[in-house]
Order: sequence, then C-alpha cells, then structure tokens
Amino acid sequence: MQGSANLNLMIKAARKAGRSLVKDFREVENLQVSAKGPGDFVSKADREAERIIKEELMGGRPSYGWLGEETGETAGEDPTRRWIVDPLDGTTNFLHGLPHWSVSIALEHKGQIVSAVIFDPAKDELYWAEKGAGAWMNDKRLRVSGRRNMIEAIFATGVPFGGRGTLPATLQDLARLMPVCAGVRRWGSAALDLAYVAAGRYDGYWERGINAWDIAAGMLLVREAGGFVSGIREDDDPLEKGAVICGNEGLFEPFRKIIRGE
Ligand code: LIP
Repeated sequence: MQGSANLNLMIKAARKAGRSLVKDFREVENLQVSAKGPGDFVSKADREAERIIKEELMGGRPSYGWLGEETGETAGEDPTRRWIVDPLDGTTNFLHGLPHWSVSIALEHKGQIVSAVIFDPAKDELYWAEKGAGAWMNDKRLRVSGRRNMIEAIFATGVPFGGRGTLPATLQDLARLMPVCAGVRRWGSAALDLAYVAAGRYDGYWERGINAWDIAAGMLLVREAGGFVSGIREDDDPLEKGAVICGNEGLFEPFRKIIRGE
C-alpha cells in the first residue's frame, strides 16, 4: 500500500486501535446478559481506542491540532493541520454486539480534508484516501455506483433517537424519498455509510445532526471515488453545520432536491 508518511501513520494508528476494540468487542457480547449491561465497559473501550490513536498520531506529529470525540479539541503549534478522530463510530452497534462499527481518522489541512482512513475490523475492510490520489478499500480502487434511476437506488441515513431535535425533518425526508427509491438503510455508522457510497454499495447518504468526527474521513473517500458531497442547505459546510448529503454523479442533484424539499 503506497501513500504519504501521514497516511501510513494513520493506518498504523487505526489498526492498533482496531485490535484493542476487537478484543473488547468479544467481551461486550458476554456482557449483554449482565443486569448493568456493557455501557460502562464500552465507554472505557471507546476512550482506550482514542488514547491509542492519539498516542500514535500526536507522537508522530506533535505539532498538529486535535479534535477527538472522547477528548475534545486541542490547538496545535501548527495552526494549519488538525487530526479529526472518531475512535469508535457506531458505538450503539458495538454496545449491542452488532459487528458494524469503525475507526475513523481524518487529517485536515487549511480547512480541507487531505487524508482519510476508515477501518472496519469486524470485516477487515480498511478504506483510505488522499486528496488527488483516489479512494481505496484495502488494495481495491473505489468508484461510486453508476446508477442513474432513483427507483433502482438505495440510500443510507441516520434516524435520530432519544428526543433529538432533527427527528421531524428526518421523518419528512423519509416520507419524500421512500416512495421514489429502492430503499433506505440505517446501519448506525456514518463513517461506514460514507465509505459504502464511495464503494458503490449505497448510491447516496444523508444525515442531520451529525458530528465532524463522524463524517470528515468519509467525505474525502466519496469525493475521491468520484462522488459529490455538500451540506443539506445551500452553501452549508457539512463539518460546521453537522448536516451532510452525498451521492454518485447521476443521482446527487435529484436526491438533494428531494431532501431539500425542492
Ligand atoms: C453515530 C453515527 C451514526 C448516527 C448515530 C451516532 P457514534 O456515531 O455514526 O450515523 O446516526 O446517532 O452519532 O456516536 O456511534 O460515534
């Protein structure tokens, strides 16, 4: 696998965290039956994964900034570069023993995502991309799907839960989209949803109320695989506004019109 020194550092960190999470995932399956449940155990697994990743990345690039789901934001001596990390994306799946979760690492340079790694240890699928160098899954080059008909397309999203304020808008999205497509999937990991669009498995994805660490790496993967990514509202930055939509070349515009209610 070729790539820059930064990319190889990211891959090393993702794989090391992945080994720790796989070990913990096996224990989580045993904890399902416990009265207290695996909640606290998963929180520790999540924090340990971020500690491993931070040790590797900041050890290799101590001057870079940091934004991690568990440890928050730290400015770096180099104000132009920042790691954006979700050590365990799909936490609820992990908690319930569902083997669909990932480690997501992005490198941002002057506000642009320039390198991305998303690792799914349960399926041994490592997605990676560098700006201008394409998107890959292990050693396979990725391209978004070629579908042009909405009625043949499937889309992914995240449906809010626990009283989140974006539920009404998401239900309206579904009411508009479901009648004109082949289906919607809600598999619980935004990073893998984006990686699957880049791999041509999904034809598009959208989500409201999402964090930068969930989507930063996946956004680059989709773009480098020939797809399109934007905010849901005109000119919104997905990383700032926490709302993202993406799709293949032929479907992105009609899909975005439906989600925008145009
Ligand atoms: C999850 C996202 C998912 C979203 C969930 C949650 P986490 O991230 O990947 O798409 O629907 O609400 O935010 O919390 O597992 O890192």
